Amino acid sequence: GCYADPVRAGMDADAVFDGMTEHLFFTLGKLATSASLRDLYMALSFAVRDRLMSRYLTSQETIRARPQKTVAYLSAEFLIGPQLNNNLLNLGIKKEAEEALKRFGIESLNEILEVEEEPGLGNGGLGRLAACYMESLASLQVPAVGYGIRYEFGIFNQLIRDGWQVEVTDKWLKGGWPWELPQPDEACLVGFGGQTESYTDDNGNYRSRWIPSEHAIGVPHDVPVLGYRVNSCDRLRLWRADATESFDFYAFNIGDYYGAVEEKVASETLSKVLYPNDGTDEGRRLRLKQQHFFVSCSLQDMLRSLEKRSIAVEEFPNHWTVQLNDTHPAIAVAELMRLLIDQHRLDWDKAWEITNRSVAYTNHTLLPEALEKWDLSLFKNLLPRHLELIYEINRRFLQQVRLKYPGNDLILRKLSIIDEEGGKAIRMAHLATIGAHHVNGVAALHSDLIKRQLLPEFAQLWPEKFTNVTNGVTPRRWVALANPELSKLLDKEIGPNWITNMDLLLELEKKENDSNFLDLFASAKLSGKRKLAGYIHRQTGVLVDPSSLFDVQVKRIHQYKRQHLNALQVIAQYLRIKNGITKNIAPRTVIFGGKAAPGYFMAKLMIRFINGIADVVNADPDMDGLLRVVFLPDYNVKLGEQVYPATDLSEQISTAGKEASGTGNMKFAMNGALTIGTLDGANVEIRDRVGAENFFLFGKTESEIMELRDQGYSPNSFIAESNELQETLKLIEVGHFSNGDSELFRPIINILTGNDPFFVMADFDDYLRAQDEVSKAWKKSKKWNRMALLNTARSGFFSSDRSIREYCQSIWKVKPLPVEISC
Ligand code: 26Y
Repeated sequence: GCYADPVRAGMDADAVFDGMTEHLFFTLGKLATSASLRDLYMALSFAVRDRLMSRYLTSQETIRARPQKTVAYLSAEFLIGPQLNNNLLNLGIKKEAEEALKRFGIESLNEILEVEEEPGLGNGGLGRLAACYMESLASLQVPAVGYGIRYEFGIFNQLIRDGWQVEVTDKWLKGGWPWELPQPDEACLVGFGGQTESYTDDNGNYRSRWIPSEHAIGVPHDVPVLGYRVNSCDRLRLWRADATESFDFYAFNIGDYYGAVEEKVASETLSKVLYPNDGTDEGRRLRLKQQHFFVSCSLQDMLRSLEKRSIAVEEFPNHWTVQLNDTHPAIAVAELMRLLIDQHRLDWDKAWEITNRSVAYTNHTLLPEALEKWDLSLFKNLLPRHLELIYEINRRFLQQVRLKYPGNDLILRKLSIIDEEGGKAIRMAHLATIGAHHVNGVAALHSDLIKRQLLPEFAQLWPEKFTNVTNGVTPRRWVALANPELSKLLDKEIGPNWITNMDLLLELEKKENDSNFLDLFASAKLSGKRKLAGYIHRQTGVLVDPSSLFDVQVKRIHQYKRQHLNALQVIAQYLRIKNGITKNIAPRTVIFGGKAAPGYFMAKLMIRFINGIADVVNADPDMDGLLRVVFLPDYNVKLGEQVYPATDLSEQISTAGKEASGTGNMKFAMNGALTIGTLDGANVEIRDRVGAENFFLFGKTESEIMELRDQGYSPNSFIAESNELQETLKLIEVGHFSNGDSELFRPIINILTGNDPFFVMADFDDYLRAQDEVSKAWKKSKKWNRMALLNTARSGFFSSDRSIREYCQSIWKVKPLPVEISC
C-alpha cells in the first residue's frame, strides 16, 4: 500500500502543484490556462485524494496482517460535510495547497472551498454525530468502517420565498464528487418480499427457506476518512442500490440466477432519496426497504471479510463490533441471525450468542413519535423470513421473562417486541434492546430517562446492559477548521496539542483575568462575526452590526426545540423598545437557522413566523442599533462552520427531558459562546463543566414538567400572570407580524394557549428573566469575555475523542492499531 511518486504522494507545494497540473490535464481534460474555479477544486481534490491512498491502503493492509476487532458503525445517515478542507487539515498540507493555488492565480483557498457541494446525507444531529465519530475513530487510530446509504439526493436545499420554506432537490452528485471510490466487485445482493417455505435438510432437520420476490444490488461507494496527523485512514462504505436488470454485470452464486436477471424492479429507487423527517416515524415501506438494504449489504460484507481471510464465522464477535445508530439499522439483529442460520447453517443458540456478543444499540430519542414501529402486515410482506426469526427471538425472550416474573402478564406485554395495542406492530427499540449487549443513551440525563421512562422493564431485567456515553463533536472540524482565528490564538498560547487533547484547554483558565488575552480572545470572536455579517448581508440583504450581541439558534425546526419561545422573546424585546424601555437592553442580532420536515406544518409555520417578525423589526427605525432578526436560509454543515465561531449566545431552550443530548450546544461552547438553556440533554453536563456562573439557566426541570403535566397543565394560568406575555400574544393575534392578517399565525396561538404540549408558556417568564441577565452581562464586556473564555477552556470533555474512547473501552472492547507507512 505504498506509493512514493512525488506527483501523487509528495507533501510539499511543488508536489501538490504538479499533482494538480496532472489531474487538470489527464483527469479533467483541461489546460491550466482555461481552468475554472471548479476545475481547480476538482484538481486539488484529486491531488489530495491521491495523498490519502497510501494511508488508506496501508490501513487496510495493517488490519489484514494483524487481525483485531474492527468497529462497524451502522447508520442510515452520515452528515459528513465538505471534505477538501478537512482532508487538507488532517494531512497537514493546508499551507502547501495555498501555495500551489497561488501558482494558478488563486489568492485564497476559500475561493476554492466555496465551490464544494456538501453531501447532505443526514437530517441533523444523529447524522452529524456519525460523521464526528468516524473522524475521531480514525484520529484515535481505531480500525473502523462506517456503513450507510449513498443517497442520490440528500437533505433538500432550503429556499425562503415570502417567508416560507421551499424545498429544492439536493443534486450533490452533479458535476461529479471526487471523494468516493466505487467498488463494483464487492457488490452484494439483497432480497425482498416473497415467502418462506419449510423443508427438511440433509440431516433431517426442519428448516425454513426464504424465496424473495425481488432483489436489489448494493454497490459500495467508499469514502476514505483520514485521522488527524496520523496514517490511519478508515472507510465510510455507502451502498448504492442498482436494479437487478444489470445483474449480469456481477458474478454471484445464487440459486435463482435467471429469476434474478429477469426482474424488472426499479431497485435503484432504493437509494434515491433521504427521508427528510427527523423525529417523526412515518412507517413508510420504502424506508424499511432502505434500512434492510444497507444493513444486509453491510453484514454480508463483514461476513465476507472473514471468509476471505479463512476465519471461522464463529469468530465474528472477535472481529466485528456492530454499533446501531438508533433503531434505523435494528433489522441487523434479525438479518445477522438469518445469515448465520440460513446461509452459514449455525444452530440457533450459537447464532444468538454471536449476534448478542456483536451488536450494541444507541438510543437517540424518547419522543414517542420518533420511536420506530413497523406495521406487522407491511413487515411480513417485505421481510417474511425476518418476521419468523423475530417471532422466535420474542418467544424465547418472553419465556425467559416468564421464569423471572411468573404470572405477570402485564410485564410480558410491556416487554414484547410485538406491540398489541391497536394494529399489531414491531417495536424496533425492543428488538434492538433484546439483541444488543449494551444499550446507551447520548447524555447523562437522557440515559437516566431511558432507564426510568422509556424501557424501565428492560432496565430492571438487565441493569448491566444500560449505560451512558455522552455525545461529543470533533475539535478538528468545529474548532481548528471552522475557527482559524481562535485556533491561532490557542496554538500561540498553549501549543498545538489541544487539537488532539482538548483537556489542555484548561490551561486557559490561568488567563481569565488577563485583560490583554481577553482582548485577543474577543477579537478572534469579532473576526468570526464580521465574516458572518458579510454572509448575512449577501444572503438576506440585512445589515447587522458585528459589535452587537450575536444570539443564535441553529438546529432543525421542531416544537420541542421551541424556536417559537425564542421568537416570542424577540417580540417582547421589540415591545419594550417600542415603549421606550431601552435602559437594560443590549444591542442584539437574533439569528435563526434550520430546516423543517416538509410535512411538518407547525414547523413550517414557525419559519414563516420568524420571518414575519424579522420583516417588521428590521424595517422599523426604532429598532436601529438595538435589534435585528435574521433567518439564515439553508442551514447545513458548511454554514455551521461560519456560525459557531461567530456566536456570542447559544440558544439551547428545548423543553426539559425532550432533547436527548444536542451537539450544537457543544460546538458553541468550544468556540466561546455562552449558553442560555434549560436543564436538558447535554446542557446539564455543559453547565456542570463550565460552571453555573458561566451559563444562563432557566426553565422548569424535567421532573417539574412531569409534575405540571400530571396536575393537569393549563398554559392560561401562566399567561394570566404575565403582562408581557399577554401583550406579546395580542400583537401576534392582531396580525402585526402578518400585514394585518390575524389568521396566519392563529395555529401557533391556538397551540400555545390550548394544550401547549411543550410548556412554552410555563417557561416564558423565566426565559425572559434569563435573557435580561444576558443583556446585563453583555454590558460588562470584560466579564463577558472571561465567561466566554472559561466556556472554551472547560469544554474539552465534549470532544468526540473522549466519547469514542468511552465506546472503545466500555462497549466495543477495541484497541487502537497504529499504521506505519514505510516509504
Ligand atoms: C424514524 C425516523 C423518521 C427518524 C429519522 C431521523 C427519527 C429520528 C431521526 C434523527 C434523530 C436525531 O437527529 N436525533 C438527535 O440525535 C443527536 C445525536 O445523538 C442528539 O444530540 C439530539 O438530541 C437528537 O435529537
